[in-house]
Amino acid sequence: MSDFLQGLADLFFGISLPTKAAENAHLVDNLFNAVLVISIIGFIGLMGVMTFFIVKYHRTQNEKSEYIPHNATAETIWTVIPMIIFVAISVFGLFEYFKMNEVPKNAYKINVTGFQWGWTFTYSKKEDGKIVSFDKNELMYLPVDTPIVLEMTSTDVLHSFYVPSFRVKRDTVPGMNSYLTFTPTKLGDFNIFCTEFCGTSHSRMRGIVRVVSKERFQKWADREYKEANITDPVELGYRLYNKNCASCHSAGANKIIGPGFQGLYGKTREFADGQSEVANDEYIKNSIYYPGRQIVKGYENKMNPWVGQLNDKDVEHLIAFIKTLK
Ligand code: HEC
Ligand SMILES: [Cu+2]
Repeated sequence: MSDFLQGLADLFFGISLPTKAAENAHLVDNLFNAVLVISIIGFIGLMGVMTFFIVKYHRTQNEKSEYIPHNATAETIWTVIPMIIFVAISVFGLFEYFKMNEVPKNAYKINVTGFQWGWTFTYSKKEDGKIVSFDKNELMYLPVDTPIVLEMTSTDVLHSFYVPSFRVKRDTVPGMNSYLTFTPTKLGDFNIFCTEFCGTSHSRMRGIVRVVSKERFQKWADREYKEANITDPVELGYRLYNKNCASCHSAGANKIIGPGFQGLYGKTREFADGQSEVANDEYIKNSIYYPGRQIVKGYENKMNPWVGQLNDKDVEHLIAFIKTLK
């Protein structure tokens, strides 16, 4: 029925609601369509009666109108009927509202944080009594056919989390948690909008909900948890190296712009000024923080100081990685 009405609405008014992709989305559409149909009937009825009166009581046919101070029957009818309609709409709406806000017991929880201007989604779980988590910006993965509850807040001003295809929308408020629940039923990407004017880049505060199969979601989440919670210093060092240093330092012995790292640890280094030093933790740390102080013989002073950009933990990880390059 509602699809039929939707079809009619599309046909006559070009009103196209976005794809429905959540369990309770039809409740909102039903209400929307009911209000639309009532409005159309009301509009046609009103205009019809008006046109009829214009013709029937035209001045040419009846110069002087009858004096009617009021008509209790007509007034009662036009008060009671609209009242019943409006109360019915609000009661209908209220029950749907309650229904859409029931959070299922087994709902999968994700924390949402709105900020100027974007969204952060935090996934967390308990593992060996500890809470492990990871953050994602803009892209929210969800398992299909699984009840979801979002625990939402904001770091700065009011925002409003809105997924048109799920027919859900709720404000995110600084210093307070608000909740939103739904069950995605369709695979695919759906838009997230902020619907609270929140500053100059409000219109660009968007995101994507990506609904995937339960298996794919599990794989994705496992990988993200692992990725975000690596504790092995060598692995962390390797990542830092790959990101920041590999363009100038090879992991082998060959020269790129800087010397290769292979065999560096424990070797005696000779500098352009004729001095020398054994490459221990302290030396490597200083080479990273203040590369200009000692220039390795045969090289130019081309490395930028990393002091302030990498911290002592990062440097420890880098050293742990360099030590493995024997
Ligand atoms: C723009 C290229 C460049 C980048 C990027 C760079 N370096 Fe260097 N690095 C050099 C050059 C050139 C030297 C040799 C001159 C000197 O000692 O300053 C050097 C020297 C070093 C030395 C001393 C090496 C030796 O053989 O005694 C260490 C240790 C080092 N870099 C670590 C790092 C680390 C760790 C990173 C990444 C966080 C990094 N570098 C990023 C160019 C680079
Ligand atoms: Cu916003």
